[in-house]
Amino acid sequence: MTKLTRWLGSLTVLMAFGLAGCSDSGDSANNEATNQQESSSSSETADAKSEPVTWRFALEEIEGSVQDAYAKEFKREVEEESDGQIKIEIYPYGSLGTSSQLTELVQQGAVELAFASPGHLASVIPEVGIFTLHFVLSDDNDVNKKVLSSDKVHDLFADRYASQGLELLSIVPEGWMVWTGSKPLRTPADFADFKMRTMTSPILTESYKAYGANPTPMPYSEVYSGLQLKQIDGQVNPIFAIEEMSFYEVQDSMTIAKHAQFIATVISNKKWYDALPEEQRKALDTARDNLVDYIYDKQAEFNETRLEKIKENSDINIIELTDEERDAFRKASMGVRDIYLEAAGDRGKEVLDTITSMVKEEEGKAGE
Ligand code: 6CS
Repeated sequence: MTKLTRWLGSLTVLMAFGLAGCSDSGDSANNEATNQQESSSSSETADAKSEPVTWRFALEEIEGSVQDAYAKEFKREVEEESDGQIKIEIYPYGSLGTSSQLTELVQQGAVELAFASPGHLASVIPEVGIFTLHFVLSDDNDVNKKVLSSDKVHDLFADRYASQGLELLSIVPEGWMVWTGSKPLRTPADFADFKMRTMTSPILTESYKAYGANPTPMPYSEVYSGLQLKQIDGQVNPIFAIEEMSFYEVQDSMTIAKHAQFIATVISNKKWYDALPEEQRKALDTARDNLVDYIYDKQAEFNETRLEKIKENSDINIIELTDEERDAFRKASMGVRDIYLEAAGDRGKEVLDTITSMVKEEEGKAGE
């Protein structure tokens, strides 16, 4: 509980960034973004040669998380590569706002860099809702890494992010999503009327409606108390998060169904990125490229070690679904793809077709 208390305590910084006026809807504020960004960040980049510039990097997760490990390594690389000309300040979750608010801060140019998970961001960019669909990615995470870090997949989304004033820098898998519940969840029937906390995108909630659940979107910061007070029956997150947010303390069972990876994206303000002096952009792009392998290994390590910690510290019932049990969920999830296509249109179809065929192709190569 100490980690929880720490990040709840740091909410005061939020006011310093004028978040009081931000909604949690994720609506864009592009015009305002452009104006503010031009008056703050661009003026900093203009002085790049004489004075170090500061880039603020906002996280959707607390210290010790996968996003925190990413940001720390990014900071190390960029500061080194730029020879001290760029300083990175990291703002862990709790210091600035909810995930949707962090995206708004980037749009406004109040912070330069942030994580934006599709589970929230698909409310604004429906195409990224693909990463909240179940059984789209491979069971083989090496395949997922290749597909998600490819230029082809980046290019599928880049202009959608740009239309919101955002530069898509990277797509980062953080591990398998795992269901926790007040009771064992083995079959779609176990989800009947089950109050499942989800992230806030409507496409994501459909995935749980398909199992008969009663999805309950809420910000990350409210999940622990929601479970404790029994406002929700369960939630879904990767193992490292279930451990560091202490969700396992207030749940009876954990189900590993390997139905989806938790995917995050790293974003920056687009105008800011486009206006970066060449050297600075190179430092950013190089660190971003180097981090693909780093974070892939780190998330695997975090998820493994935190599972051991959960086992040591609790007697939570851990269920690993068989292939047959997974198939029941796979079948129940297929109709949600039509809902995704309705929301994301022709581009959504292109995204779904491209990613599913790339996954197949890479799986074929891996099996050779
Ligand atoms: O469940 C959520 O809302 C959050 N989960 C993780 C692991 N990262 C950020 C996200 O907002």
